[in-house]
Amino acid sequence: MSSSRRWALAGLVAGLSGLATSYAAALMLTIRESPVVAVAELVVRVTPGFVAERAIALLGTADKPVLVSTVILVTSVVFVVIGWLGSRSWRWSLVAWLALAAFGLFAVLSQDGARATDAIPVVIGFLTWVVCLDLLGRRATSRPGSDDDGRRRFLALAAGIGAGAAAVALLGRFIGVGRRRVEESRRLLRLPGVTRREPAPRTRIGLDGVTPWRTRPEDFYLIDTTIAVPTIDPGEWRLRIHGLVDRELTLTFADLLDRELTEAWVTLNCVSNPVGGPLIGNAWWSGVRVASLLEEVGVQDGADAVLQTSDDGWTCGTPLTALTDDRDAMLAVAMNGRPLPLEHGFPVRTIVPGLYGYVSACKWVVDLEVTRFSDFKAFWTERGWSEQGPVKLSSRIDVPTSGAEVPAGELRVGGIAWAQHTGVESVEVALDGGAWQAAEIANPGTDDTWVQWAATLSVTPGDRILRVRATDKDGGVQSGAEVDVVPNGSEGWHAIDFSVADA
Ligand SMILES: Nc1nc2c(c(=O)[nH]1)N[C@H]1C(S)=C(S)[C@@H](COP(=O)(O)O)O[C@H]1N2
Ligand SMILES: [Mo]
Repeated sequence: MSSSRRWALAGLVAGLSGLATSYAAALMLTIRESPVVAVAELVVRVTPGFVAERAIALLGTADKPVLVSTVILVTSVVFVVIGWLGSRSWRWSLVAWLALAAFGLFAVLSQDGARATDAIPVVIGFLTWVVCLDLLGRRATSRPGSDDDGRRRFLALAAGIGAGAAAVALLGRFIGVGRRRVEESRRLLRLPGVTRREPAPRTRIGLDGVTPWRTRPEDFYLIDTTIAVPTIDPGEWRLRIHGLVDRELTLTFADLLDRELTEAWVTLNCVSNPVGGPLIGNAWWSGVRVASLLEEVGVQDGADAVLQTSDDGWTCGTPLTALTDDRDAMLAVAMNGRPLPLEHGFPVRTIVPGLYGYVSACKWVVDLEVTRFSDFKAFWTERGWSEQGPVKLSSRIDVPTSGAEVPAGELRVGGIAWAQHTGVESVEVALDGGAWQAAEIANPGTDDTWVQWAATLSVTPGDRILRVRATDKDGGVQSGAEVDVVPNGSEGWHAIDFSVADA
């Protein structure tokens, strides 16, 4: 087998392996379609209408499978060519792989409603190409004398890589099918008593550019350690409550829904959010109070914590007091009046007003153990984060944006401030390190959410810095001393640089 033939085969094996891993990644990570399908759809989009109609008339409902197969066939030819190119110039072949990946990326990102994360499968596919080509390429160049042996080893490696890639694709398919099945149960799920609530007009400060008080579902931040989102059918979900309790309890999803429902607006935020950062969101949550469940099982003396465990093995430790006092700590089944999105913990996750997510907001929760902080270390505590994670008083400027250029004169500025479960009393802004001046704040009607604020300033031409600080209802004033997110949340004033143009 000649060296250039081996390179061509290496190109084909590497190329198809990349398609397989990107397909698996697409199925596992997102519900959007894989790069191959995205390319197929791009072809459809750029095909003139009459050609597409002809094709559909000719092929009927088989048009999509035929198109996808054609795309795979054509790319396979391209893989062979680029592989062969590798025997001449490794550098030019790399450029060709890059160009192909860029094309895939374009196809994926030009889809309607594409997200930045849709690029991940393409990147994984590209990395697979490079790694496989490197492995195969080393053995593709035949040395005189040892050719028979070399050929056997090359073919074995190519077959091994091909089989491995096929296995990855099958695994992705397996997980993807599970996901589709659970998405289906989610769509069909009815949650009696769960309501949808629109934000009251008083929650709005009325300044364009300020973060919407209710976070749009697609804008709600996502933080977790899972590779593939757990897919739990509500019919199979169980929650075990045990540990220092009088009567251990195991609940089914129906058992949970049989209990009294609580609903509340709660703002959730991440301890890793830097000053001015985006890892915060507000939603209308519906669920069952943890306090009532803990009362049912009877908490024993000496307990001070609940160790929560997710279906994916992630754990967090929540202070017992936050789960038993009068706040709306709940096992949530709905977000904004709909069953939880899979990524946000379907079918059940915990929400505790006033605590950072890493110590409270367990997604895909399946186990609550009443225990003592001295007896365990939760996932993030083991990695250097604090055992306790109460939310810190904080505020953010949304308007103007950093680097904005505004006209001189009256300027409306605004943003959000939060101190969940304590409440925000007031917000102040300061221009260029000058005196603090009071901002107006909207009225969310609860202390468990953020508040919108706005102020009117008079600005003169030049470069300006705007700072914000909040005061909570306990009289605590936000400190300007900068503190890193590790180990229990950032501190400091958010500042925005902007410039004022001559009138
Ligand atoms: N199972 C599980 N639950 C989890 C996490 C996780 O990694 N795994 N991360 C926590 C963290 S750090 C935060 S900030 C919130 C984020 O919730 P969201 O992704 O719904 O916004 O979930 C919490 N619950
Ligand atoms: Mo977090």
